[in-house]
Amino acid sequence: MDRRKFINLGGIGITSFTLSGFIPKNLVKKPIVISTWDAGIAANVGAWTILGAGGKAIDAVEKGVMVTEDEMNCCVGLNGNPDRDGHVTLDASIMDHEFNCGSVAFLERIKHPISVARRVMEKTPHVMLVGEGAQQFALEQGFKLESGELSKDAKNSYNNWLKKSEYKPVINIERKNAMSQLDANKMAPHRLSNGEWNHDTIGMIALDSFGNLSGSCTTSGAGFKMRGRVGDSPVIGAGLYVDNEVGAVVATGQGEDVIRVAGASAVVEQMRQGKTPTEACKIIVERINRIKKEKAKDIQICFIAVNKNGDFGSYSLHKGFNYAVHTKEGNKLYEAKSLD
Ligand code: SD4
Repeated sequence: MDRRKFINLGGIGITSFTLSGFIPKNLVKKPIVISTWDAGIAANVGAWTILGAGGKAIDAVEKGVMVTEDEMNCCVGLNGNPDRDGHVTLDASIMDHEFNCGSVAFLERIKHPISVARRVMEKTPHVMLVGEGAQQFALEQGFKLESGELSKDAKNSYNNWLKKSEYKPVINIERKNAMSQLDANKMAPHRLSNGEWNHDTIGMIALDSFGNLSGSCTTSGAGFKMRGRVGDSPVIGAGLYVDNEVGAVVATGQGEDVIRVAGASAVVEQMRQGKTPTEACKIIVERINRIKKEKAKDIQICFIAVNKNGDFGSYSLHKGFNYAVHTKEGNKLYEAKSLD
């Protein structure tokens, strides 16, 4: 911004500037919430009940993904695909604008892992609780122990999977089907016609009207994973990262490869160096592509990012990743740019 423009803006009462990009605070595009996949449309509506009323990003990102965890027809929470032993195990994380964060992993029979993650953040001196300990903590906090029965659809998928019991976990198959299913089902395409899940994770990042960022991520993880497997979603810095001076990032896709590069944190660092959200996501997707070499064709990696100014962007390894953005102008689905 040149000096004359600065003075003009000063003349109309704009005096405070953010550190990154020198955007006048009242020109920052906020509030805004962004979430992964088409399921993000409904989740954003949940988040917007808080953001649109001037509420906090941390409350919005919890409430938003709870919508998806609740959905019978979705794969993120207890209705998701089980591990190889037939148990649904859940991972979730949440982070606010002051580096407070909490996560749970390998959590069973609790409906809202995102809320347990938030309790870990707020009620314990720790960042992460796993397995039995996480479940015990949830029960102490008043969460209800659910039955542990697989949903009818998940049982069918599991029985199909058992026929071959292939070692390779199914991360997601949105590359082939997401958009056609989306068109066909008008926004509720979580389970594909062959009975498989379309995807199993929702990540959400938000900037509230106070100018504060937060993020959340919740998942049933890779379908038919080894028992005890934990992905990137509950790993702060990998699946989710928020630095209130810079931006917020969440990942979806092959968790192991997101962890390898500390994905979300790496994207935030690129934004800190001045990259736009899309450029920053692209650089880390390219890094993973280089690391994986020819194996990159077998996995999907996707990042969404928002910076302090409310600019957002995304990038994925392969085509087919979409994400939902809710601003004052409405709630829209975008196709991410990709390497292919
Ligand atoms: C995981 N990142 O557990 C998750 C899976 C995912 O869409 O995002 N699927 O590795």
